[in-house]
Amino acid sequence: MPKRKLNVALIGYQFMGKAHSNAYRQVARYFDIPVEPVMKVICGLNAEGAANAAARLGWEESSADWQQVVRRPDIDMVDICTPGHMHAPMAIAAAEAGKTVLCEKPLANSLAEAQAMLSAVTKAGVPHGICHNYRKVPAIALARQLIEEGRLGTIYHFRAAYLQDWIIEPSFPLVWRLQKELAGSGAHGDLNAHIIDLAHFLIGDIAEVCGHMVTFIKQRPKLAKAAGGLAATSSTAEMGEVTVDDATLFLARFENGAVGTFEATRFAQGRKNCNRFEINGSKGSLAFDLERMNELEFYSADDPAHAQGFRTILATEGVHPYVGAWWPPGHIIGYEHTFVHVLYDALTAIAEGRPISPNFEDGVRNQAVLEAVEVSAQERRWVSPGSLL
Ligand code: SOE
Repeated sequence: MPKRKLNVALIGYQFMGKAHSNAYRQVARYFDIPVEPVMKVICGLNAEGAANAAARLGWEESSADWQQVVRRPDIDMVDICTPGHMHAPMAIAAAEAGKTVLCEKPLANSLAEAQAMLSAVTKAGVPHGICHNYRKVPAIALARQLIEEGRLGTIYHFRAAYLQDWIIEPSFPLVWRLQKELAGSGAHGDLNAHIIDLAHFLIGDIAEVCGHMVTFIKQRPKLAKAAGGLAATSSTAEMGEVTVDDATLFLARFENGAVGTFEATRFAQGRKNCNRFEINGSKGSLAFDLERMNELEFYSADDPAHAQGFRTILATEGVHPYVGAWWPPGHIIGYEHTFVHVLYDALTAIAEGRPISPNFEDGVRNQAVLEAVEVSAQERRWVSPGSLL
């Protein structure tokens, strides 16, 4: 029986646009899915850039007019991979046009925007998903399975850090991620959003937070519009204000009594994309580091005393989530495979008429924690995310 087709419009063709394009090309080749995505059109600010992206990434068409594209009758799903300030207008327009909406994290630049997006997709009755790709790492999906099996017992600690260092040089220019009006926040919304989502995925809801935000380098050289629209800095570049955090740390109390520490920074010299966590419970512990993404460290108090210690589980067996679709045991996978897993789960849910997981409801929960930390840092007090909803 011919597979149902789903015509996709992707908006954005930089890093996330590339990662999602690769996932659309691969998902039906490696996973048995009841609906096949068709890479119809890729949109961007710049017509020439979008046309080059379409040719390079495998899209049938390109456009510089996203408002027109989201209304096209032949488009079934809109996937948003733009800077955060465009998430809300694009998702709301797509929902009002009756399209399925997939959006990169964080859902929006504010809780109010995230709630407006959830209202729009709910009112329109369209499927909606948020791309939290780290839930789809086999070793992390295994961590959740072990917790659900009770292998850790009562959870006491969730300890997470997402460490990068790409802006540590003062000469690094004032890109969109360093401007609040475009990105909403800095390391906080970009990186804490990921570990907050993993906390929700692995531990549960967060009751209260207490945070601190810092900007180490407060001025950076502005990008000058060079010939052809490509941004560039020059030795005499004008300086501009950095209006977001370079690092944000916070404490958390979970509804289930566990405690958490969260750290997101772009100033961890030498750490390139180090997303790591450790969970400690009454019967065991788990530890994960994205720089060793196929491995999960597991300690079980049930092991006999003389044999207790952290063991390394190589999550590449057929019994582990997702990996059976790829390679034989031990043939590890990478960062790009997690986006294929996002699409596998989303497209299967769409075909089966189930809610995509995670979706805009998870995005709003995440945004409430992000915003509670910002309020806490400004007012120097503990804040409950629930009090902002
Ligand atoms: C930049 O910090 C970034 O690309 C994040 O935006 C992604 O979500 C993360 O997966 C990798 O780093």
